[in-house]
Amino acid sequence: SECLGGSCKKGVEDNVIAEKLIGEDFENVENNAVEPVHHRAAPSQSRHHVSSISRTYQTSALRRWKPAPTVMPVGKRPGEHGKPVHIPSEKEAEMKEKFKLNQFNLLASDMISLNRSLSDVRLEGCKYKKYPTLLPTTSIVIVFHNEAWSTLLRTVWSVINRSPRPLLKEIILVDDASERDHLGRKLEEYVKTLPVRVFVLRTEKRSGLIRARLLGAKHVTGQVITFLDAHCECTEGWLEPLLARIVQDRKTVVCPIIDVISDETFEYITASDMTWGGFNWKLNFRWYRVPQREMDRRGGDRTAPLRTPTMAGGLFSIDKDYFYELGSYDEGMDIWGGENLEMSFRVWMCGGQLEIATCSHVGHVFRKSTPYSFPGGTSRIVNHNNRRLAEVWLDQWKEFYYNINPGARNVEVGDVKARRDLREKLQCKNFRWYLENVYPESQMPLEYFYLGDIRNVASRNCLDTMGRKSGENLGMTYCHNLGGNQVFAYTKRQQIMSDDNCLDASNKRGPVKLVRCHGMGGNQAWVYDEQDKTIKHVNTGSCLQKPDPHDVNLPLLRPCNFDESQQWIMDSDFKW
Ligand code: LR7
Ligand code: MN
Repeated sequence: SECLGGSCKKGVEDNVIAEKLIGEDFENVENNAVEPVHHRAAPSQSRHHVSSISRTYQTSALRRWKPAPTVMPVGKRPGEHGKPVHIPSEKEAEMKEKFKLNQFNLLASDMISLNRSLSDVRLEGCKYKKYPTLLPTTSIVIVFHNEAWSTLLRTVWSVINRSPRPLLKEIILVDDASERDHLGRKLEEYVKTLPVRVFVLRTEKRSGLIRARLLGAKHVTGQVITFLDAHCECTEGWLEPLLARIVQDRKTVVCPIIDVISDETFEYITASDMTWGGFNWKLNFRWYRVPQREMDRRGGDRTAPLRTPTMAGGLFSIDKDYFYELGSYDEGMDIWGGENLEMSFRVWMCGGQLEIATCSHVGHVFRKSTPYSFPGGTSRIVNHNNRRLAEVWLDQWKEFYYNINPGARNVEVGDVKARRDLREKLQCKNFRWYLENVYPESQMPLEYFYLGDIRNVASRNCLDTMGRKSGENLGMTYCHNLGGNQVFAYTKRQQIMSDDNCLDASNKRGPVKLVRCHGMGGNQAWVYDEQDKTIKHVNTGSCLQKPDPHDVNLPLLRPCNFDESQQWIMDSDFKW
């Protein structure tokens, strides 16, 4: 299936930033090209890279830590410094064949060193930051199903190479019933040779990433659990900012900035620090632009930790005891999906906080589709997981999810009593509190008058998005009473919205378009008059009107005439 959950970085448009931050440090790295990436190995080489934390290690019991020079000399191997790998044309067939195995360019990945160098992508201000002298230890938990050798081991090596050794308790690999030979004995033998304690656990049968992570977490001996996907690369200084936040407040769950490793070239592309996590009515995780309000709270300091409404889910650190206090994960969730929003809501609503440490960068291979099977069907599983989170955490706002995704109502949800009891036991705040205090910019509106279809009195047809995207025209067709593309919310902020799009008109004679909601009124402000049954566009004073016969799917914007063609019914109990 395509870009599951809409989480793919590339699948995001508009208010999501594609800007790249590589630059400042690039020259510097080129000059030092033959040096290991480990500036800490030789703190004297450049004042630039001597952080207070590395000095702390020199003066404490941690001084025995001496990172090995693990980075291959540059110039010999492809992909060094995170550069893209180009496949010669004679190997294109092989490349295409191998792509299918993991839905990324495996041939390219296999050409790159497991220790490849990356440039230091951090904001300049991050490099001089002082972190607490004593940081907790962490265990890294990496779950995988049929992961490729080179991506898995490059993840492991990047952790080993770029984590201060005294902070790294162990790396726990959880094999979720993979069917690839290289993940059997060969993996077990290989990890024994590594300079850090690394061990492999195996689920008895395919469990899905949620239960696989729970298995891994059980074996953690460090104070902090750090989860990573199996196709990541950690960059210089990635770990300290995560652990430092947990020292300051153990109820903080911290994510790095998730950079993009290209699925086609394995180029390392720095992501924006101006992006945070949100979600849409379908309960897909989405990236959105950080609002000014959060920039102001941080005093405009882009290196300060960013409070985020939700997290992508794969890469984060959490205090181990807090992980369990907070109810770890919902064991009723299968394979993939939902657990990231579930944990995000739970953290915020139950007294914790969720942050992105903008000084911590970890790359992740974003794929356009999933390479592995979803036993029982992708949508059945994702809807099952999403229902579980909606039923426990969303209160009345779960109706947005069910209305836009009516099929979900028929998917089995299982028993959620234990999770509801958890919410009770932890005395968590409600979803209204979350929307008011954590995520006022949410696509699920805090205050709304109406949620349902919008019917024209004259034609008896309904407004319909026709599944169109932002920037395209609003449509109209016969009312099917099923929700989906015919569900709209009329909000207190005078928006008429469908998922994260709003009805928008910039001309007094239309057309009426679907445009990403901006929450600022303007072209997106409409007033429904319950008496006249008109939907009036505030800026132009025009009224929404049923389509002309020659173009039956295109609703119009015309001078108000109080005719039936301009009368609309917003009443979810109403049926013709
Ligand atoms: O049955 C499975 N068993 C597994 O062990 C299915 C998957 N897995 C493993 C898999 O091998 C991988 O290591 O679980 C990990 C995540 O699966 P991916 O990489 O196929 O999924 P993804 O990167 O699209 O997943 C994102 O959303 C998931 C929702 O359940 C998880 O939270 C992932 O951890 C999450 N990944 C990230 O947050 C990285 C950034 C992506 C974004 C946005
Ligand atoms: Mn992933």
